[in-house]
Amino acid sequence: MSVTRAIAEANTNIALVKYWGKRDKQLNLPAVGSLSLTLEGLSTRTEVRFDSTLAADALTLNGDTAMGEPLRRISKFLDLVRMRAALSARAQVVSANNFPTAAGLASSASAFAALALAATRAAGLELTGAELSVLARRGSGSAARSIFGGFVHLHRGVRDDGDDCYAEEVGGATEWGVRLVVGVTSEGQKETLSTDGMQHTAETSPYYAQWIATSEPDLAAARKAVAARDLEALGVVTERSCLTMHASAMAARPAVVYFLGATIDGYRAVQTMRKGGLPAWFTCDAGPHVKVLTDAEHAEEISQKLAAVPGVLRTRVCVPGKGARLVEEQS
Ligand code: 2P0
Repeated sequence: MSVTRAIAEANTNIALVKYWGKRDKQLNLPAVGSLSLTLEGLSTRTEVRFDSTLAADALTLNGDTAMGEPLRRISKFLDLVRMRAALSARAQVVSANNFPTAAGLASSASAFAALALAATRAAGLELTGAELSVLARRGSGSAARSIFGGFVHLHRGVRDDGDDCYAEEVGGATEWGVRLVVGVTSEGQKETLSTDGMQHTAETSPYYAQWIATSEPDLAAARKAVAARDLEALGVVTERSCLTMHASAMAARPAVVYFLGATIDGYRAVQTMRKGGLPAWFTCDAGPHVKVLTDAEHAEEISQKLAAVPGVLRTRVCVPGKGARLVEEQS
């Protein structure tokens, strides 16, 4: 009998320049590059234990045994690791988020980043950051970004095999003191999963081609803003990338609409804050929650103002976070 195990942790991230649409479904290659901010303290901790006596992979998710689609997705991901390590043992995976799923932040990003690191180490592999990012991307596009901390650029890449589609840290988030304020607007699960929403947009939206066309120039503008530590320039591109992505989804047939009334009210509140001189820029993902890019100095004030918007249930100020890290390993 042989058992090897490892525990890893990864933070979630929020895209400032969004990823929406795939150029290859099989390899999970994004149609566009993206730029994100990794958030501290919103993390997934995952233990992977390869055990040659197990008959099948098993998954415990937030304390409960998981079957069906979540287990199938994890198992498929573990197959990639097994193939790479020439390993046949099945695995016990125990994974938990330290934030509630209803916190308004994605968990697949931190989940697959933590799984990529824990599973490869438990399998005896030592991958570089870029290699881990390529692997994590197979689980979830946004997970490729959570391998790294601070501002992260996930390159679209051009190769058919996807080996040039990895993320890299572009730096400066901590020194600069950017913040992200999250306003939760709903306790429920989102209606359309990102994977389905982006595929439907790609297949049916007459605005999808325009979304693709605007994305690389937006990325270049965001990279320039990050390098110059120009929050206003980054805020402007953050807001327009989000709204262009949602416009393409709303034009899908039938429409994919993630906004609630409170999302729009939050957007209006951000506009009003800006008119009042506050550095605040709106973004929103495949769900109804309002997210506001700002700086350390103004985050609390913005959080209070956002919390006062009808329909915003609670707010949280997030600081830039570190990349995925190994917590423990044993062979
Ligand atoms: C993003 N989102 O860039 C965009 C903006 C949601 C809206 O990445 O299909 O869950 O697993 O690769 O990573 C959500 O996409 O999608 C996402 P898959 P994923 O953050």
